[in-house]
Amino acid sequence: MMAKNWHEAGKIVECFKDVDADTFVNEIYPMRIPAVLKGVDIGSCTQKWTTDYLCRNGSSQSVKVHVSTERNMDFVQKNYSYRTLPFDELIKRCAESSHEEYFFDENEKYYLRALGADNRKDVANIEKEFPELSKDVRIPPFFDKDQFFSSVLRVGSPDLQLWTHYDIMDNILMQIKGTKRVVLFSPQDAGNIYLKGDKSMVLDIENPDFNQFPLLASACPYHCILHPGDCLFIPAMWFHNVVAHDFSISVNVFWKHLSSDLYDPKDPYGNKDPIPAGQALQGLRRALKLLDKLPDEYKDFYGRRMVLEIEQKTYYQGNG
Ligand SMILES: O=C(O)CCC(=O)C(=O)O
Repeated sequence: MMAKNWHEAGKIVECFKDVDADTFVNEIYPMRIPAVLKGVDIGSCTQKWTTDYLCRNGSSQSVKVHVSTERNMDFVQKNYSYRTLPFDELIKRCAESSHEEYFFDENEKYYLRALGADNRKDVANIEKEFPELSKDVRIPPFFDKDQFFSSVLRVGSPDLQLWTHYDIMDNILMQIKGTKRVVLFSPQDAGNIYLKGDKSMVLDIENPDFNQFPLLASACPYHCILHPGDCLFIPAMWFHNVVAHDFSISVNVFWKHLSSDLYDPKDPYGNKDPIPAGQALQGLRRALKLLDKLPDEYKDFYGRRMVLEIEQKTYYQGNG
């Protein structure tokens, strides 16, 4: 049978039940592929976080949210705006189907990706920004404390889709309220998903335009549906696209897979390239500028030689 949506023709993310720390660290983590973990204790949040409870126990401070009148948020064309809302007002608006009070229209959608106190410097930490709510969340003990990077509260309206992007930290996405569909691509599909920086320009993952994005047909989407209580392990560099089916709340925790000195210390989001990779990319841009001194015919030839050398020296023959 033909899949209704294109991504469903790919692979289903493997699911593991009642995973303890030993099994995660020794069996699942080393595979470096996404995994859905069911039955992990993530705290009382899955029971307690009703709309009323969240309004009473959330932050008294206002939060900066993305507001979008379209279901596919587009990071490249910026089809959304940032606005500030009291946390309880955000919760109410995400829980209602149309709004009496709104910024643009009564069907607009909201997305909170919690930030640190100073979003240019501080990483998000749910214990600091949402101290009451954080008591209800248990972060699975799947990494050492000194590897911890950030814990991010995410709140979103039904049907809102977050663009495909990668992060450079390992990540457990804990689904607390509502269901979410996640589509992932291996880092080895980087050449097939039309990247601009760390984000893909393909917005409609269900029905992509293959005339505009022909290489996408060679990519292998991995997909899963997360229900409350489920955790999704997203290894560093795996691209992910997320759509909330309902009013959705998640917390995700990022941690360091590499040694600390390889990460950019000025990276509050966990998406700046590791220092050697960033330097290598800068070197490549300098190298390409040098080729600009040559006529097109030579530039083309040396460009191809450079690609061959890169492939021979860097391509990894592992999971594909
Ligand atoms: O679940 C979401 O809303 C986005 C998740 C995400 O981008 C992440 O965990 O890095």
